[in-house]
Amino acid sequence: MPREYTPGVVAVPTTPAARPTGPDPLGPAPLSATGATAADLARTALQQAGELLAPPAPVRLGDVVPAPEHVAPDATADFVLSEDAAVRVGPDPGARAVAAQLAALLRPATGYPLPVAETAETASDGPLVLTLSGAPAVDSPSPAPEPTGSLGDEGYRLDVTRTAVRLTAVTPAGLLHGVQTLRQLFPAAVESPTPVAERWVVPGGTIVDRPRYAYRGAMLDVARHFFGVPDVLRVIDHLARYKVNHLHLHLTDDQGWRIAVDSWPRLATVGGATGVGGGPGGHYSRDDYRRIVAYAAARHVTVVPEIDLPGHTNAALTAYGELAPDGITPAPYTGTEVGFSYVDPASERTYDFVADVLGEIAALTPGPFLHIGGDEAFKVPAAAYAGFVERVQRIVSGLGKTLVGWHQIAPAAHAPGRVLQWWGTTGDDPVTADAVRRGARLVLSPGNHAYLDMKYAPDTPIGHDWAGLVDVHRAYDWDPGTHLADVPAEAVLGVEAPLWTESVTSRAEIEFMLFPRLPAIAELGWSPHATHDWADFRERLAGHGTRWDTAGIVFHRSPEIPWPTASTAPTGIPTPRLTAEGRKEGPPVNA
Ligand code: TNX
Repeated sequence: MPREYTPGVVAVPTTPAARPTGPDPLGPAPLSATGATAADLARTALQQAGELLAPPAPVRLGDVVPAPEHVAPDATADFVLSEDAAVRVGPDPGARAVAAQLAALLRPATGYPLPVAETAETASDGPLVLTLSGAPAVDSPSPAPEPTGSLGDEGYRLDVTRTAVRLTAVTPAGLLHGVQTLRQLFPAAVESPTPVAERWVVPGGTIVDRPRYAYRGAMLDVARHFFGVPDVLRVIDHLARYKVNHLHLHLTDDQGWRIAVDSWPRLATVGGATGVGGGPGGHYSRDDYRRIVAYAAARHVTVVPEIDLPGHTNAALTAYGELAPDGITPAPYTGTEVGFSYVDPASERTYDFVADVLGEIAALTPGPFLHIGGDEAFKVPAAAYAGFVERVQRIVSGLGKTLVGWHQIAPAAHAPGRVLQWWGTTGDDPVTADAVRRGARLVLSPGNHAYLDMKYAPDTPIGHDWAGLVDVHRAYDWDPGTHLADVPAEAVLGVEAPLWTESVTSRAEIEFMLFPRLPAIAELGWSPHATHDWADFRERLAGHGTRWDTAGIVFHRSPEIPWPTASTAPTGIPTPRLTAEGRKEGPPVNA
């Protein structure tokens, strides 16, 4: 049962069973026989009465998205944050950064100072303690079920008692995932940007958690419509909230080239000058891109840059017509068709261009992946296409990066480590299965489940429907481990939710398409399959509506989700209609 909850209002238990079982204040007072004073007795009685009367936490320990691996609630161990609390952390700079992030998350709504204090000991008294440890959780005494292995690179352990909240992980990334869990365990008012009078209670017990897949991603298409750095940073915050650890940026397409390349400067200045519908476009300077990458890294999110090749290159050709197969510079393209453009796979100049561009992007990108697109090059004959992909694969491995490509690159020869991103809508593709047999790994983005640009319902005002309608149930209702026939579970590196932006023009529209489906894909990527349960997921997700309202995040109020009735948010979001060319009619979303 979800609890109804309004920011700033503490939920009152409705059943006796919901109350914590504290000590019995009517029982014999143990201190009386030891010579305690009347004041001592009064203090004890007051404390015991307070514990009995205190309402339970409005959030249950298991009310977390993505669902944690192990949850062991202890109704007698709720923790209440007090104004004088400090966050304690060891000397590791990465851990200190996470401690600062925790304090920064809690300060606006609580109004508490929450200083971050360095502690030499690995175990400290609290009240909020972050510990990096080589081998935590496995042998520590606790009522929680023990994990079957170590916490690994991204796992964490959270222990909540009456006196302390302790987070332990092997890495700062694990600590940050633990912080995101802890954030969800505070009352929803914790999302308020301004102080709220609230009892900042966290439900007692232990969570031991780690991801199912190493790769959990979302893609933002900044080529069809350009989104500035602040919008991208906000998306990174959304990903971190749900433990999504890769941001794939679709940086180039027919309608726009969005990243400055010093060796080919007109790509950005000419190729980036417009977008779908004919707007002014835009591009990231190298410093903009560095800022995005650094902001993501601080949230343990890896940026995966995509330069889409050999097709989807009309914008590049408007800047450098010499790369076109006929050598003719095309006009800028502001429509939404696909598959008509390509760089000439038979020209050496094309490979100079590819090597220069990928070399610069690789040098700016600390993460291991370079995405080379490869989709919908309909006009390139199969043999020329495979030859092109194989050459680009060699360029990417020469740069020391791991190549990712849309699954159309499957027929090309294998290159060590290469990753295919599946975006088909069937559960069966022999060509992709064959590439996996030859060594490829897969990121799964099935269009009919994971595409965030699909409409939720026939009346969704923006989005596509070529892969069908993707409501929250459809986004959630698949298993990455068994999704593609003849592909072993071990070949699956993870999942990704792409947002194409032919019809998405603003931050509000991005959020409207992301929420509430991004958390569904995030749960498929993070949570063990044993926790997969739609009925349970929709109940857990429902409480997040209040959080998003409080944080000012736009979301689609999907009728499938039992959103709290106490919410005061409007039930519909005014959104514009699209014309055939992808232009907007009417006011912008959330105007
Ligand atoms: C197909 S999915 C594309 C994109 C479009 C998208 C719209 C893929 C690799 N290519 O060019 O934006 O459909 O849903």
